[in-house]
Amino acid sequence: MSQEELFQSMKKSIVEGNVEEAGKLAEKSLKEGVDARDSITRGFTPGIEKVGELWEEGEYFLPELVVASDAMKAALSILEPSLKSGLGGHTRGTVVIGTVEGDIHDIGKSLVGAIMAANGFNVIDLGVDVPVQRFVDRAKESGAQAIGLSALLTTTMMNQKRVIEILEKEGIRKSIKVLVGGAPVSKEWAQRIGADDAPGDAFEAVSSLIKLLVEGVRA
Ligand code: B1M
Repeated sequence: MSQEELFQSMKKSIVEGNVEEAGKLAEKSLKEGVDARDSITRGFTPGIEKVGELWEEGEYFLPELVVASDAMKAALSILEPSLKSGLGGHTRGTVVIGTVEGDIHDIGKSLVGAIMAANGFNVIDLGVDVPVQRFVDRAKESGAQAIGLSALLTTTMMNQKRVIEILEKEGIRKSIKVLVGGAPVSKEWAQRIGADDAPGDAFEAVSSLIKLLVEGVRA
């Protein structure tokens, strides 16, 4: 099987919600030395994107979305350990991450958290449907330098703004960088609500954090 065929099979396994096949393909890719990033970005992610399209077209319903998510998670859990950058325990900073209140989508957020951790950041993952105040409280308690807010619904994006408002109200906005992300989130939205950046994917989120925290440059 060529690499392109492997990526196509990965996509198919997600579209079909085939948990076992997705896991097997993830393992196969590692055995064959395929870069885990490529498997994620060129194989599995196009699969879940296709699922989103089929849902929009009314071809898929919630059960299909759920099994596709399970297949995606199965593949990611196998690939994540091999994304490690090997910084030998050195930490580049602490980031509190989560999906905002009202929103239970966790695949993108977990991927972002895993890739940040793999790149040397200490990641505190608060999970999904996280109350806005909780982000701020955890960041203060842990001395985090950044907060990462994921939102997949247009209705929950507003909660990204609310977290920033609390940081401002508590007078700590300048000392904590804020990244916002999720399918409906754009750079324009980030600018409008005063976030530091809106990286398009998990890998861009890492380069953005490095710029903001390690190099001290506003993205
Ligand atoms: Co829902 N859902 N969903 N869903 N779901 C979307 C988001 C939707 C776009 C589908 C559609 O209509 N095409 C739509 C939102 C429409 C809108 O608001 N405009 C939608 C809807 C409507 C809903 C429900 C309301 C459906 C219902 O119940 N009627 C409901 C809401 C529940 C809730 O949250 N309160 C719902 C439920 C679900 C499931 C539970 C079934 C399931 C989630 C399972 C889970 O996460 N455990 C689900 C799924 C799977 C999707 C789609 C198909 C896929 C989302 C996903 O995992 N993508 C999605 C369609 C789509 O997005 N095209 C859809 C893969 C993931 C890797 O991408 O999360 O975008 P993503 O993350 C990317 C980037 O965005 C970025 O990096 C990642 C890539 O590396 N990123 C960040 C994400 N967070 C970041 C944070 C950062 C930086 C980058 O810094 C902090």
